[in-house]
Amino acid sequence: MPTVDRVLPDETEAVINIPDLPDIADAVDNGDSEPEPRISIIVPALNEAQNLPHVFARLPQVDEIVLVDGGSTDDTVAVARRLRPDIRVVRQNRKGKGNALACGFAEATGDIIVMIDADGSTDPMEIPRFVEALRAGADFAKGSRFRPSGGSADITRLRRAGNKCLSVLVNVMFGTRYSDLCYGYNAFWSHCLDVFDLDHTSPAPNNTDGRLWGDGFEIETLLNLRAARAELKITEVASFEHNRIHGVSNLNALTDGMRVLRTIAREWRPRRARTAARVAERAAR
Ligand SMILES: Nc1nc2c(ncn2[C@@H]2O[C@H](COP(=O)(O)OP(=O)(O)OP(=O)(O)O)[C@@H](O)[C@H]2O)c(=O)[nH]1
Ligand SMILES: [Mg+2]
Repeated sequence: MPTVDRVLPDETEAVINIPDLPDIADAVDNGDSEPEPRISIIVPALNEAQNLPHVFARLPQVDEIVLVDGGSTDDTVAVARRLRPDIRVVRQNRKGKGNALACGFAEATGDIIVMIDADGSTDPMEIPRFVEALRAGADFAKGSRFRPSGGSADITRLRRAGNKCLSVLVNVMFGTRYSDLCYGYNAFWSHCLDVFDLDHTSPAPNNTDGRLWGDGFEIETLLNLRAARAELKITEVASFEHNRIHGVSNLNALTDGMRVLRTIAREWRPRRARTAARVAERAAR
């Protein structure tokens, strides 16, 4: 097992001192009168010790960082604590990125919650854009690689095609105008947690892969669909996705794509039931 010192690159000290990182309050122009919202960053991480120094070096000043560890076998937690002594480390109770986010959201104390990846794909320097969208009136600021000035160095042709098809499907079924359904960079006001209604307490089922529904990479779709169903004000924010810096992806385009598809089907049912109830109510009048 490598020690913390060995896995940290040379820029570590600069990261710990954080001398001149942009302050979100400076980066976001919102007038003088509004109180500053407290910002929590949620970082799901599974064996990302080598990537965390790069990610944290680009974090603007925020009020709280919550790292959700998925049982990493490298020095992820030690590196995170070394880089940011103020970090809150949470251990997820089941498996999967979705469960990690649910556990992190439950611990967050900020008014605004931002979810970023720990592998260097999502650039923390973009956080002020998301905060700006929220402070301009959105409930949910949804990252998109396919808005003008967005992009990706990471997405494969298969994933791009799958994401496109799934986005079109959702737009037709849910009346949304999403340009990027399956992207993990989003931010929202904490009141949205009621709408998302994620389960962060149930124990892991022992007859499957240890995941409940929503615990995997389908989490982003789930959030997008529940936000749409609740008619939250949603703004897409252009974002550039970088290559993972070190390590390998945990995502499987086919099996995780199927989970996304099943998520769409499952989330469609309550919508149908609600519409039917409304029709019945009208008929009874
Ligand atoms: N805590 C926790 N974090 C996870 C888990 N699975 C993935 N993550 C983290 O979630 C983020 C995104 O996971 P990735 O494996 O990079 O998936 P991806 O970004 O869709 O795939 P690539 O684009 O190929 O990197 C990373 O920060 C991972 O460390 C998990 O089961 N638990
Ligand atoms: Mg990634």
